[in-house]
Amino acid sequence: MSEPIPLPRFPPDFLWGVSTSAYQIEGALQEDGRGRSVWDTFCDEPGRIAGGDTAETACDHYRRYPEDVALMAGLGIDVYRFSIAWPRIQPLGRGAINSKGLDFYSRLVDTLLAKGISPVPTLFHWDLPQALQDAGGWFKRDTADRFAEYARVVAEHLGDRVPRWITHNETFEHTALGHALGTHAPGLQRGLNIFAVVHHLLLSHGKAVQALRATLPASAQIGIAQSMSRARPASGRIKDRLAAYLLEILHLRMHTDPLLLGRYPRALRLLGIDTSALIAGDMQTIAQPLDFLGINFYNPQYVRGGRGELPIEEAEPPAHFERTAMGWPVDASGFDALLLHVRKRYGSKLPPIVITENGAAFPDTLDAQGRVDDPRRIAYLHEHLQALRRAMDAGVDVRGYFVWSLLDNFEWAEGFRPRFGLVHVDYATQKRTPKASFDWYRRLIAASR
Ligand code: IFM
Repeated sequence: MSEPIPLPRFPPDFLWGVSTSAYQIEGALQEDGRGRSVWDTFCDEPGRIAGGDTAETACDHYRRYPEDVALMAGLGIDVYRFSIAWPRIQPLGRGAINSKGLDFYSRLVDTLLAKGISPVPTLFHWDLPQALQDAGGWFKRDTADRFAEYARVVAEHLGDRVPRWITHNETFEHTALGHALGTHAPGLQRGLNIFAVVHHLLLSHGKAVQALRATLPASAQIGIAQSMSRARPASGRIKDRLAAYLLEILHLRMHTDPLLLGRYPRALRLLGIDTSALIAGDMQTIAQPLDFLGINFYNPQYVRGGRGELPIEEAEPPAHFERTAMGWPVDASGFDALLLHVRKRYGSKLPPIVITENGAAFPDTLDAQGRVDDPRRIAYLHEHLQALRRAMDAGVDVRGYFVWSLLDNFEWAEGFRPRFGLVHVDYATQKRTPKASFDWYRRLIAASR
């Protein structure tokens, strides 16, 4: 038998964690005064979610969080990234505060701290209060002010115990899937007419950073989690290369240049995008100094030239790549390439990086002994950590890594079919079974100390 490839080694102060989000695991949608979110509305619409699944119960984490925190403690993680459901805190997205919602997150934070795990809340992971959507949602500038108000409320209640904060999760996916293509809530299909959404999300980030800094102790670390991936053209043909370039503009540059460089890419104008939502002073608000940049990475994206308003189409990855249950190619070379690209593009403006999501879905099942052997996930994580190590050896400053995800969970429009967890969840019984990858990650963390 050949020797297993050694696990990559990381600095002793490197932060190890797992990520989740509220809507994907909590359930208890009607509990303790929670208001409705755009995802509740979306899930109610027939045909939106594969298999007609809903997140009504999901992983029942709202009730079972002590068990889930105990699992995290067994894993030996330093940090836990979760999201706070805005509709639990302000059921209508403005004004009245629901103390029972705050109490839940306060209990969660205390339970984590008691186990030596540092909480890293994300303030927005796509579950906008429906009342704000009814008032225009992220198309409206007012939503950015409402977000800053909500950030302040949460900081006032948890700020004494929470050292690291994340404003948004993946402004690109929320815009592209939720507002341009309509495959996620709120289900809008506005094509390229989404500048106002991007701009108000980024503006709300800047305003929330200001509100957090005004409320939290000076030691608080604040960042944002952006999805990133370099687009690869399906072929060397000009139209495919143009598609890859356009995606780079509309994804990485449009969503991260404003944060770090204080400007939108000039190419937006060439694409005829209406940027009139941008008013004087906004870029300064958006480009607040950050303590870290969160990067969510899964796979390189393959694109080819297309027809229509935006000549970009998703292309099949080369056949030799293994695919995950999401159909995504497994190709870790895209990870270090991305990190090197980000460092080159943002140079001295780049704060330390934290990998806020990385992981893979596979069709995991329990065997006759009740175990879940998931060698493909282990191989995926192993290869990506090796790529991360290569990038760090080349000088990219990365301070931590979170696996997506702790638990199998509600994968948005895909429902419960894709299983991303280190822990298998039987949705009928809510039984948690740590997979082989859980033990692999536990050993990796222990060996890094
Ligand atoms: O499940 C999602 C998460 O909500 C955001 N980032 C990507 C994950 C996998 O698709």
